[in-house]
Amino acid sequence: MAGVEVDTELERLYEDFGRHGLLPLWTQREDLMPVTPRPAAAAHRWRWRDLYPLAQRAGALVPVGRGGERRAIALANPGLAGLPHATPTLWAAVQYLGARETAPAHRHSQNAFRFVLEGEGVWTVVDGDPVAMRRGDLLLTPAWAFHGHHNTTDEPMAWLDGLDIPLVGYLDANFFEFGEERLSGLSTPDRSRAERLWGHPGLVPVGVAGSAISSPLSAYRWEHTDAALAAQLELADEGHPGAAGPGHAAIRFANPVNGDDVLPTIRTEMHRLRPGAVRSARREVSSSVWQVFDGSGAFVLDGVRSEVDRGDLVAVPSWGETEIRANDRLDLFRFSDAPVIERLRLNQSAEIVR
Ligand code: GTQ
Ligand code: FE2
Repeated sequence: MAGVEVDTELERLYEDFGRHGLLPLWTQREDLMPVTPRPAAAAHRWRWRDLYPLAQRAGALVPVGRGGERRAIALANPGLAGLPHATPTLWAAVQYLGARETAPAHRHSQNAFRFVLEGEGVWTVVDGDPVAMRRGDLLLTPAWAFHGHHNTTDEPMAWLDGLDIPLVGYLDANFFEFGEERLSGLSTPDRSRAERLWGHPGLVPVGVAGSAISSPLSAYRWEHTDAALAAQLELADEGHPGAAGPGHAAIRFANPVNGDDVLPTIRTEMHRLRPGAVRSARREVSSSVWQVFDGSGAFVLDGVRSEVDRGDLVAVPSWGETEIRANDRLDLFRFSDAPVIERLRLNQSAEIVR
Protein backbone atom coordinates (compact mmCIF):
# COMPACT_ATOMS: atom_id res chain seq x y z
CA MET A 1 0.00 0.00 0.00
CA ALA A 2 1.28 3.43 -1.01
CA GLY A 3 0.27 5.06 2.33
CA VAL A 4 2.45 2.74 4.39
CA GLU A 5 5.32 3.38 2.01
CA VAL A 6 4.93 7.17 2.44
CA ASP A 7 4.78 6.86 6.25
CA THR A 8 7.97 4.84 6.43
CA GLU A 9 9.62 7.27 3.98
CA LEU A 10 8.54 10.13 6.25
CA GLU A 11 9.81 8.36 9.38
CA ARG A 12 13.13 7.82 7.63
CA LEU A 13 13.22 11.50 6.72
CA TYR A 14 12.70 12.52 10.38
CA GLU A 15 15.39 10.06 11.49
CA ASP A 16 17.77 11.50 8.92
CA PHE A 17 16.90 15.05 10.08
CA GLY A 18 17.90 13.94 13.59
CA ARG A 19 21.13 12.34 12.40
CA HIS A 20 22.08 15.63 10.75
CA GLY A 21 21.12 17.84 13.70
CA LEU A 22 17.91 19.14 12.16
CA LEU A 23 14.30 19.52 13.26
CA PRO A 24 11.31 20.68 11.22
CA LEU A 25 9.12 23.62 12.19
CA TRP A 26 5.85 22.06 11.03
CA THR A 27 5.63 19.42 13.76
CA GLN A 28 6.23 21.97 16.56
CA ARG A 29 4.91 25.24 15.21
CA GLU A 30 2.34 25.70 18.01
CA ASP A 31 4.92 25.17 20.77
CA LEU A 32 7.56 27.34 19.11
CA MET A 33 5.21 30.11 17.99
CA PRO A 34 2.06 30.01 20.09
CA VAL A 35 -0.71 32.54 19.54
CA THR A 36 -0.10 34.00 23.02
CA PRO A 37 2.67 33.26 25.58
CA ARG A 38 2.61 29.79 27.08
CA PRO A 39 4.99 30.00 30.03
CA ALA A 40 6.42 26.82 31.49
CA ALA A 41 6.62 28.69 34.82
CA ALA A 42 3.62 28.34 37.11
CA ALA A 43 1.83 31.00 39.10
CA HIS A 44 2.90 30.02 42.59
CA ARG A 45 2.76 31.21 46.19
CA TRP A 46 5.36 30.55 48.90
CA ARG A 47 4.38 31.08 52.54
CA TRP A 48 6.76 33.05 54.77
CA ARG A 49 5.67 30.86 57.67
CA ASP A 50 7.11 27.87 55.75
CA LEU A 51 10.19 29.64 54.38
CA TYR A 52 11.44 31.38 57.47
CA PRO A 53 11.76 28.33 59.76
CA LEU A 54 13.62 26.52 56.96
CA ALA A 55 16.01 29.45 56.65
CA GLN A 56 16.53 29.29 60.43
CA ARG A 57 17.36 25.59 60.16
CA ALA A 58 19.86 26.34 57.38
CA GLY A 59 21.31 29.00 59.69
CA ALA A 60 21.98 26.39 62.35
CA LEU A 61 23.42 23.77 59.98
CA VAL A 62 25.12 25.52 57.08
CA PRO A 63 28.08 27.86 57.55
CA VAL A 64 28.35 30.93 55.36
CA GLY A 65 31.76 31.54 53.84
CA ARG A 66 34.07 31.56 50.87
CA GLY A 67 32.97 29.27 48.06
CA GLY A 68 29.27 28.94 48.76
CA GLU A 69 29.32 32.70 49.43
CA ARG A 70 25.73 33.15 50.64
CA ARG A 71 23.16 31.33 52.75
CA ALA A 72 20.51 32.07 50.14
CA ILE A 73 17.56 29.75 49.55
CA ALA A 74 15.99 30.27 46.15
CA LEU A 75 12.35 30.03 45.19
CA ALA A 76 12.17 27.16 42.70
CA ASN A 77 9.19 27.60 40.42
CA PRO A 78 7.38 24.23 40.20
CA GLY A 79 7.01 24.65 36.41
CA LEU A 80 10.73 25.13 35.85
CA ALA A 81 12.10 21.61 36.17
CA GLY A 82 13.87 21.83 39.51
CA LEU A 83 15.83 24.96 38.60
CA PRO A 84 16.36 27.63 41.29
CA HIS A 85 14.44 30.13 39.17
CA ALA A 86 11.35 31.96 40.44
CA THR A 87 10.50 32.88 36.83
CA PRO A 88 12.42 32.26 33.58
CA THR A 89 14.38 35.48 34.12
CA LEU A 90 14.39 36.13 37.88
CA TRP A 91 16.07 34.70 40.93
CA ALA A 92 14.35 35.30 44.27
CA ALA A 93 15.84 34.00 47.49
CA VAL A 94 15.62 34.32 51.24
CA GLN A 95 19.06 35.09 52.57
CA TYR A 96 19.76 34.38 56.24
CA LEU A 97 22.71 35.84 58.13
CA GLY A 98 23.20 34.72 61.73
CA ALA A 99 24.36 36.81 64.68
CA ARG A 100 27.79 38.43 64.00
CA GLU A 101 28.15 36.55 60.70
CA THR A 102 29.78 37.91 57.56
CA ALA A 103 29.06 36.97 53.97
CA PRO A 104 32.36 37.58 52.12
CA ALA A 105 32.78 40.23 49.42
CA HIS A 106 32.48 39.29 45.77
CA ARG A 107 31.21 40.71 42.51
CA HIS A 108 29.44 39.36 39.46
CA SER A 109 27.84 40.35 36.19
CA GLN A 110 24.40 39.65 37.64
CA ASN A 111 22.45 42.62 39.03
CA ALA A 112 21.08 42.30 42.55
CA PHE A 113 18.89 44.01 45.11
CA ARG A 114 17.82 43.24 48.68
CA PHE A 115 14.39 44.06 50.06
CA VAL A 116 14.01 43.92 53.84
CA LEU A 117 10.86 42.45 55.35
CA GLU A 118 12.02 42.64 58.95
CA GLY A 119 14.99 43.25 61.20
CA GLU A 120 18.05 45.48 61.06
CA GLY A 121 21.70 45.50 62.03
CA VAL A 122 23.22 44.22 58.79
CA TRP A 123 25.38 46.52 56.71
CA THR A 124 25.95 45.58 53.10
CA VAL A 125 29.21 47.08 51.87
CA VAL A 126 28.84 48.10 48.22
CA ASP A 127 32.16 49.03 46.57
CA GLY A 128 33.48 50.10 49.98
CA ASP A 129 30.37 52.06 51.02
CA PRO A 130 28.58 50.54 54.05
CA VAL A 131 24.80 50.58 53.57
CA ALA A 132 22.49 49.93 56.53
CA MET A 133 19.65 47.46 55.95
CA ARG A 134 16.34 48.00 57.77
CA ARG A 135 12.70 46.99 57.38
CA GLY A 136 11.15 48.33 54.19
CA ASP A 137 14.42 49.39 52.59
CA LEU A 138 15.46 48.52 49.04
CA LEU A 139 19.23 48.14 48.66
CA LEU A 140 21.02 47.81 45.33
CA THR A 141 24.13 45.95 44.27
CA PRO A 142 24.42 46.60 40.54
CA ALA A 143 26.42 44.34 38.26
CA TRP A 144 30.15 44.19 39.01
CA ALA A 145 29.96 46.16 42.28
CA PHE A 146 31.78 44.38 45.11
CA HIS A 147 29.45 43.51 47.97
CA GLY A 148 29.67 41.70 51.31
CA HIS A 149 27.15 41.55 54.13
CA HIS A 150 27.95 42.02 57.83
CA ASN A 151 25.63 41.29 60.73
CA THR A 152 26.77 43.57 63.56
CA THR A 153 24.19 42.32 66.07
CA ASP A 154 23.48 39.29 68.24
CA GLU A 155 20.27 38.60 66.30
CA PRO A 156 19.95 36.83 62.96
CA MET A 157 18.55 38.75 60.00
CA ALA A 158 16.84 37.54 56.83
CA TRP A 159 15.81 39.39 53.69
CA LEU A 160 14.68 38.92 50.11
CA ASP A 161 17.32 38.85 47.36
CA GLY A 162 16.35 39.50 43.75
CA LEU A 163 18.80 38.90 40.91
CA ASP A 164 18.78 38.36 37.15
CA ILE A 165 20.70 35.05 37.50
CA PRO A 166 18.46 33.04 35.12
CA LEU A 167 18.51 35.71 32.40
CA VAL A 168 22.28 36.21 32.59
CA GLY A 169 22.66 32.42 32.54
CA TYR A 170 20.59 31.93 29.37
CA LEU A 171 22.65 34.67 27.74
CA ASP A 172 25.93 33.00 28.81
CA ALA A 173 27.12 36.26 30.29
CA ASN A 174 28.11 35.05 33.79
CA PHE A 175 31.28 36.50 35.29
CA PHE A 176 32.25 36.24 38.95
CA GLU A 177 35.17 37.36 41.10
CA PHE A 178 36.02 36.96 44.78
CA GLY A 179 36.74 40.05 46.84
CA GLU A 180 38.63 40.51 50.10
CA GLU A 181 37.83 37.69 52.51
CA ARG A 182 37.65 39.81 55.63
CA LEU A 183 36.88 43.45 55.97
CA SER A 184 38.88 45.38 58.57
CA GLY A 185 37.24 48.15 60.55
CA LEU A 186 33.66 48.09 59.30
CA SER A 187 32.02 51.45 59.86
CA THR A 188 28.27 51.46 60.44
CA PRO A 189 26.91 54.84 59.36
CA ASP A 190 23.20 55.55 59.40
CA ARG A 191 23.38 56.86 55.83
CA SER A 192 25.71 55.59 53.13
CA ARG A 193 27.91 57.88 51.07
CA ALA A 194 25.67 57.11 48.08
CA GLU A 195 22.62 58.39 49.96
CA ARG A 196 24.41 61.54 51.11
CA LEU A 197 25.24 62.29 47.49
CA TRP A 198 22.17 61.06 45.60
CA GLY A 199 19.39 60.77 48.19
CA HIS A 200 17.84 64.24 48.09
CA PRO A 201 14.49 64.48 46.24
CA GLY A 202 14.83 66.09 42.82
CA LEU A 203 18.43 67.15 43.40
CA VAL A 204 21.43 65.65 41.65
CA PRO A 205 25.01 66.60 42.41
CA VAL A 206 26.77 68.73 39.79
CA GLY A 207 30.10 67.46 38.55
CA VAL A 208 29.56 63.92 39.82
CA ALA A 209 28.89 61.26 37.22
CA GLY A 210 26.17 58.82 38.16
CA SER A 211 25.49 55.69 36.17
CA ALA A 212 22.58 55.82 33.74
CA ILE A 213 22.66 52.02 33.54
CA SER A 214 21.97 51.34 37.21
CA SER A 215 21.06 53.74 40.00
CA PRO A 216 23.95 55.29 41.94
CA LEU A 217 21.60 55.54 44.94
CA SER A 218 22.26 52.25 46.69
CA ALA A 219 19.47 52.57 49.28
CA TYR A 220 15.80 53.55 48.99
CA ARG A 221 14.50 54.04 52.52
CA TRP A 222 11.12 52.96 53.77
CA GLU A 223 10.26 56.37 55.21
CA HIS A 224 10.31 57.83 51.68
CA THR A 225 8.46 54.92 50.07
CA ASP A 226 5.81 54.98 52.79
CA ALA A 227 5.34 58.75 52.53
CA ALA A 228 4.99 58.59 48.74
CA LEU A 229 2.31 55.91 48.93
CA ALA A 230 0.45 57.65 51.74
CA ALA A 231 0.43 60.94 49.81
CA GLN A 232 -1.08 59.33 46.71
CA LEU A 233 -4.00 57.96 48.69
CA GLU A 234 -4.49 61.26 50.56
CA LEU A 235 -4.54 63.14 47.26
CA ALA A 236 -7.14 60.71 45.91
CA ASP A 237 -9.24 61.41 49.03
CA GLU A 238 -9.01 65.12 48.32
CA GLY A 239 -10.27 64.53 44.78
CA HIS A 240 -6.94 65.05 43.04
CA PRO A 241 -5.46 62.62 40.51
CA GLY A 242 -2.35 60.66 41.37
CA ALA A 243 -3.26 57.16 42.50
CA ALA A 244 -2.65 54.06 40.36
CA GLY A 245 -6.30 53.02 40.67
CA PRO A 246 -9.23 53.12 43.09
CA GLY A 247 -7.79 52.62 46.57
CA HIS A 248 -4.45 51.71 44.98
CA ALA A 249 -1.19 53.68 45.23
CA ALA A 250 2.03 52.56 43.56
CA ILE A 251 5.57 53.81 43.05
CA ARG A 252 8.45 52.64 40.87
CA PHE A 253 11.96 52.88 42.28
CA ALA A 254 13.89 55.07 39.84
CA ASN A 255 17.45 56.04 38.99
CA PRO A 256 17.84 59.72 40.06
CA VAL A 257 20.08 60.34 37.02
CA ASN A 258 17.41 59.69 34.39
CA GLY A 259 14.27 58.16 35.91
CA ASP A 260 15.00 54.73 34.45
CA ASP A 261 14.60 51.56 36.45
CA VAL A 262 17.16 51.11 39.21
CA LEU A 263 18.78 48.15 37.48
CA PRO A 264 19.05 47.49 33.73
CA THR A 265 17.29 44.14 33.95
CA ILE A 266 14.99 44.49 36.97
CA ARG A 267 12.09 46.83 37.77
CA THR A 268 11.15 47.33 41.42
CA GLU A 269 7.88 48.78 42.71
CA MET A 270 5.90 49.20 45.90
CA HIS A 271 2.11 49.03 45.95
CA ARG A 272 -0.43 49.92 48.63
CA LEU A 273 -4.06 48.82 48.51
CA ARG A 274 -6.65 50.23 50.88
CA PRO A 275 -8.65 47.76 52.97
CA GLY A 276 -11.08 46.02 50.60
CA ALA A 277 -9.48 47.52 47.46
CA VAL A 278 -9.06 45.42 44.32
CA ARG A 279 -6.40 45.78 41.63
CA SER A 280 -8.38 44.58 38.64
CA ALA A 281 -7.33 41.52 36.69
CA ARG A 282 -4.72 42.09 34.00
CA ARG A 283 -2.06 40.33 31.98
CA GLU A 284 1.28 41.58 30.81
CA VAL A 285 4.32 40.32 28.96
CA SER A 286 6.94 40.25 31.76
CA SER A 287 7.29 37.93 34.73
CA SER A 288 7.18 39.19 38.33
CA VAL A 289 7.69 38.23 41.92
CA TRP A 290 5.59 39.90 44.62
CA GLN A 291 6.20 39.94 48.36
CA VAL A 292 3.65 40.97 50.95
CA PHE A 293 5.33 43.61 53.06
CA ASP A 294 2.38 44.21 55.35
CA GLY A 295 -1.27 43.30 55.68
CA SER A 296 -3.17 40.46 54.08
CA GLY A 297 -5.26 39.74 51.02
CA ALA A 298 -5.42 37.40 48.07
CA PHE A 299 -3.92 36.93 44.62
CA VAL A 300 -6.29 35.52 42.03
CA LEU A 301 -3.97 33.93 39.46
CA ASP A 302 -5.61 32.61 36.30
CA GLY A 303 -8.81 32.34 38.34
CA VAL A 304 -7.24 30.48 41.27
CA ARG A 305 -7.33 32.33 44.58
CA SER A 306 -4.36 32.21 46.99
CA GLU A 307 -4.57 33.95 50.35
CA VAL A 308 -1.47 35.94 51.28
CA ASP A 309 -0.06 37.29 54.52
CA ARG A 310 2.99 39.22 55.62
CA GLY A 311 6.16 37.87 53.97
CA ASP A 312 4.42 35.58 51.48
CA LEU A 313 5.86 35.52 47.96
CA VAL A 314 4.05 35.05 44.66
CA ALA A 315 5.56 34.34 41.24
CA VAL A 316 3.53 35.52 38.26
CA PRO A 317 4.57 34.19 34.84
CA SER A 318 4.34 36.30 31.72
CA TRP A 319 0.76 36.75 30.49
CA GLY A 320 -0.63 35.26 33.71
CA GLU A 321 -3.95 36.83 34.68
CA THR A 322 -3.48 38.57 38.02
CA GLU A 323 -6.05 40.15 40.29
CA ILE A 324 -5.12 41.40 43.75
CA ARG A 325 -7.56 41.85 46.63
CA ALA A 326 -6.77 43.51 49.93
CA ASN A 327 -8.33 42.39 53.21
CA ASP A 328 -6.83 44.95 55.53
CA ARG A 329 -4.39 47.49 54.13
CA LEU A 330 -2.06 45.59 51.82
CA ASP A 331 1.51 46.72 51.09
CA LEU A 332 3.26 44.80 48.31
CA PHE A 333 6.79 44.87 46.98
CA ARG A 334 7.17 43.72 43.38
CA PHE A 335 10.07 43.09 41.05
CA SER A 336 9.95 42.13 37.38
CA ASP A 337 11.92 41.80 34.16
CA ALA A 338 9.93 44.69 32.59
CA PRO A 339 13.03 46.76 31.64
CA VAL A 340 14.29 43.91 29.44
CA ILE A 341 10.89 43.32 27.85
CA GLU A 342 10.44 47.02 27.16
CA ARG A 343 13.89 47.54 25.70
CA LEU A 344 13.23 44.66 23.32
CA ARG A 345 9.82 46.19 22.45
CA LEU A 346 8.08 42.98 23.50
CA ASN A 347 5.79 44.66 26.02
CA GLN A 348 2.04 44.11 25.73
CA SER A 349 -0.67 44.18 28.33
CA ALA A 350 -4.36 43.55 28.60
CA GLU A 351 -6.97 44.55 31.17
CA ILE A 352 -9.51 41.84 31.71
CA VAL A 353 -13.02 43.28 31.63
CA ARG A 354 -15.78 41.18 33.15
O1 GTQ B 1 24.01 38.42 48.39
O2 GTQ B 1 25.59 38.50 46.95
O3 GTQ B 1 20.64 35.32 46.68
O4 GTQ B 1 25.60 36.75 44.99
C1 GTQ B 1 22.41 35.04 45.17
C2 GTQ B 1 23.68 35.42 44.75
C3 GTQ B 1 22.58 36.62 46.95
C4 GTQ B 1 24.54 38.04 47.33
C5 GTQ B 1 21.87 35.65 46.27
C6 GTQ B 1 24.39 36.39 45.43
C7 GTQ B 1 23.84 37.00 46.54
FE1 FE2 C 1 26.41 38.58 45.19
